Amino acid sequence: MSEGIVIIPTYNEIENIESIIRAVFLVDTAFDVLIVDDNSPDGTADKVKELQAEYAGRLFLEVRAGKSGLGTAYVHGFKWAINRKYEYIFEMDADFSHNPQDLEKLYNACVKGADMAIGSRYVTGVNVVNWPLNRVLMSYYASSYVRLITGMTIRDATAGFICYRRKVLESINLDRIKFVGYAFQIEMKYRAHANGFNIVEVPIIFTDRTKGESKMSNAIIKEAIFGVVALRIKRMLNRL
Ligand SMILES: Nc1nc2c(ncn2[C@@H]2O[C@H](COP(=O)(O)OP(=O)(O)OP(=O)(O)O)[C@@H](O)[C@H]2O)c(=O)[nH]1
Ligand SMILES: [Mg+2]
Repeated sequence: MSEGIVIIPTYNEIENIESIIRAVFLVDTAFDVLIVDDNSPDGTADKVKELQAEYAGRLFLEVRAGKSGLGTAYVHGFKWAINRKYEYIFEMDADFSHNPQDLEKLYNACVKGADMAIGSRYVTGVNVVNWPLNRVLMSYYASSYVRLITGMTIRDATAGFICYRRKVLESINLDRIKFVGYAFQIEMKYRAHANGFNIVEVPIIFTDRTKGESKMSNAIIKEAIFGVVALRIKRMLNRL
């Protein structure tokens, strides 16, 4: 068993799943992989099962009954990884927006003392490739909005490329996490910050997906806008 596990939530990622799994196993540091699939109609989980023969003991699969959002998929994966005592627990997308080779940068930041390392698009300017300008602006200003409301200084508040030390996830009551989209990413950072952990941002280049479909929606944006305010109020009332 490796010390680190990369959790990848998937919904209809048949075009990316094999290559993303192989890419993680090509990284010099050996990390295990857990796919949390929401019973994708395109057969993503079947492809994972096929690859499990090749990567026995290193590639794991959890299949949930139906599409229930990225946030609870990660919560499912976090609990799974905590139970198995992984020390370094990663969040990564299946669509190659996050370069698997950067996993080591996040890992090294944690080995050097960070409790949570965030692959960040906005520490050195704006490191985003191929995203339409409106999405870049939205994401960039979303982070400013989160800083304003929460008082956190994190530059990339909606980032979803992360390495956590296990103790950070153990300190959070995961059953209370209900957000499904970007709000989930914000909430995890806010809770880690509120619990006093050392959060470090590591510059990465984020590339828009070239294969498969985005699951981004207006509901996810709304959830984030109102969710941040709800988190701030909970914190003020000491109910976070
Ligand atoms: N298990 C599970 N995975 C999901 C769900 N929604 C999205 N995902 C996965 O979460 C990751 C991020 O989703 P994306 O659709 O790429 O969302 P995004 O990165 O915000 O949007 P784009 O930049 O447009 O791709 C991908 O690996 C998706 O397959 C879900 O409801 N359940
Ligand atoms: Mg994506």
